[in-house]
Amino acid sequence: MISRENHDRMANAIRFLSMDAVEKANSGHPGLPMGAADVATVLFSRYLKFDPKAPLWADRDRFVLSAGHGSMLLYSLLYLTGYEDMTIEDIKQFRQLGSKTAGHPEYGHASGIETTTGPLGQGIANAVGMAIAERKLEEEFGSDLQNHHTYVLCGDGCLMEGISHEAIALAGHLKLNKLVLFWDDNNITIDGAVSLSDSTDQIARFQAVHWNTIRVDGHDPEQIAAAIEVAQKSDRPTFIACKTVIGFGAPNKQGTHKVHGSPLGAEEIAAARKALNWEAEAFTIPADVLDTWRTAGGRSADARRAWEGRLASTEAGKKSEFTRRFTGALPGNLDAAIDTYKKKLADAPPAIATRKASEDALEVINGIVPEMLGGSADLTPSNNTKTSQMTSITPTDFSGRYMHWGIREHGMAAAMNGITLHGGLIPYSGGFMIFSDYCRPSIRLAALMGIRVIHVLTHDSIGVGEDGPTHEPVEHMAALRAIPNLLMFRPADAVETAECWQQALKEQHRPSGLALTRQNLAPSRLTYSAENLSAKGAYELIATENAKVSIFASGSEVELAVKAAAELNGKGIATRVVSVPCVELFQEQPDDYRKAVIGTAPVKIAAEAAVRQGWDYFISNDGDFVGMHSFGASGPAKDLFKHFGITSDAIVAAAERKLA
Ligand SMILES: Cc1ncc(C[n+]2csc(CCOP(=O)(O)OP(=O)(O)O)c2C)c(N)n1
Repeated sequence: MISRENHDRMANAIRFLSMDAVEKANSGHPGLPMGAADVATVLFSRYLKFDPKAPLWADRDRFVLSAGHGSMLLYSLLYLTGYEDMTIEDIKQFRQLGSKTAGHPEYGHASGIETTTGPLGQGIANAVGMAIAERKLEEEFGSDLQNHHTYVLCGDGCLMEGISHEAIALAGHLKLNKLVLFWDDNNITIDGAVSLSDSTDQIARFQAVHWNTIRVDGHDPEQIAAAIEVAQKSDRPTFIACKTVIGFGAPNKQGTHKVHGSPLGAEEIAAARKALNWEAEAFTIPADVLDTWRTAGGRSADARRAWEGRLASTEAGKKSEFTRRFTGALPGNLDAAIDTYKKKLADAPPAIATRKASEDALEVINGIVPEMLGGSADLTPSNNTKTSQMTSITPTDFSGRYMHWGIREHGMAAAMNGITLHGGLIPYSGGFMIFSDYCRPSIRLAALMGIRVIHVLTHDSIGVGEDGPTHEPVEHMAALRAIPNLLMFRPADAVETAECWQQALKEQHRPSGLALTRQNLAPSRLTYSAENLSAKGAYELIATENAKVSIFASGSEVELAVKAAAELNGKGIATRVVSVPCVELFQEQPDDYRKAVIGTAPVKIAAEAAVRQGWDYFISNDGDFVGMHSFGASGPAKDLFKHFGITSDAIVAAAERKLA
């Protein structure tokens, strides 16, 4: 039992580390760590199941600091509880180049940072994904191996962001009862009082989406503890509104927006020292306080050892499967199955849409990779994401592998990040490519964190047809290609689609998107190749000696390139075709391969039913581009391709014009 006096000193340790680090860096956010210190102290010293000596323990409770600007709260907790890779030196290096203690918590910088937060609201949705993963794995492996809570701390900003609503509505619907959200209810944002821009009754809001709600004084440890105990027994997710004072302890600035995001200044810190009766120097934690914290950090070591014992005595097959899942390694027989499937495709190349080809590839993959967790943002019949192995997850039955995310692209993408971060599952989504804009912030974070999530983005061009320009991606390939560490695949037929899926799965440390057509395509890969050619990003599909013309194309335009090349070759104009399923992977190939694929033909043409941006890499600025220069239009797809001049005739004409 921690006495009130000890609790206060433990919380003050967080407050002073945060004040001191922000002061030294001369930038950062002291207000949240100081205000939320009591909530965090109760959680970390009495309830959170974690072990700093085994940060990756698969059954640890997850803690997400959704209000990432309060990063010093997390860094303080990691140091105080005894994570070996968070030292006082690291705290002193807050916000310095190359330090672990970046401005906002960054996944991978130090253990105990479960996700990258900063873009407000994302953390709440990540946590929903973690809670989904926990529930799913508990269903699959039993509560001996998976049975933990997911705790999140958010501020007013997180709750104002729209993504929070997508996430909490889904969590309430799914009855994710091991999810607990603390709200640092301090009435303050950057501009001033919350009342400047919001008057939501948050309790009523959470009740409306079927959460258990509790209100506490966020500076009263016993009220906080009692609320957590109620939450732990709840049959629904729990929202704990913690009334706090931002910057608690800074006598002249607390409770105002002045403490949100600026150093307090030496004078105010001195005043806080007096007010909180804290005599230790900057970055110094009194030995007794550090001891109490370290003891708290060791609290779950026995539970962790007991869990390891249960894992050790688990039946061998189940144990190795559980362990494999958490390393992220794929089942060993996947490559052979894809190879067999590619042979079958070469025997009878199908003329199908790549969204259908994706379903066919997934049918093979999902039969072999049990950790695949599919889903769609209410477009299942259009995205072709639900294969025969997939039954729907429901609030009362998590034995399925398919998530109906509802019309919530942003929440879906952020929750998928949480699922991957949790470990044990590989999430893939379904959505219309046009609405990748709605999940872009979360896709960007997946790329920044370097995690494997896979987005199935169907209806990838004016090939959408009648639904018109609101539904036709034009700039999206370029915009997604602009995100570092994201692989964007745009396969041309069933073989490439299978290869792209195979490669996306192999990429354990980056996310992928697959841009897929609505419309049927003629197959372009007619002969079997054991090698995954798509994994090279681009390759010569039709070779010709002494080519005068090189045509580069992706996805649905490869068919046009092949037709144009046949016509040009028929006219005696030597033409080759390069298929480009993934620009990013091509750019990673060795120089000589890239040179050979780009080739030396004097005329270079690129074809993609999208904007030109990025294609100059292949065709230079004097090459010709057959693609989109405006938004699309509504009409039958065939008419649209003609109307916008994306045809094999247009490619032929461009080549002849260049050669004339
Ligand atoms: C999506 C997003 N928009 C804007 C910001 C910039 N920002 C950081 S903190 C903040 C105010 C947040 O207020 P609150 O959550 O109440 O935090 P507190 O003032 O209590 O620290 C804003 C607008 C951000 N980090 N993310």
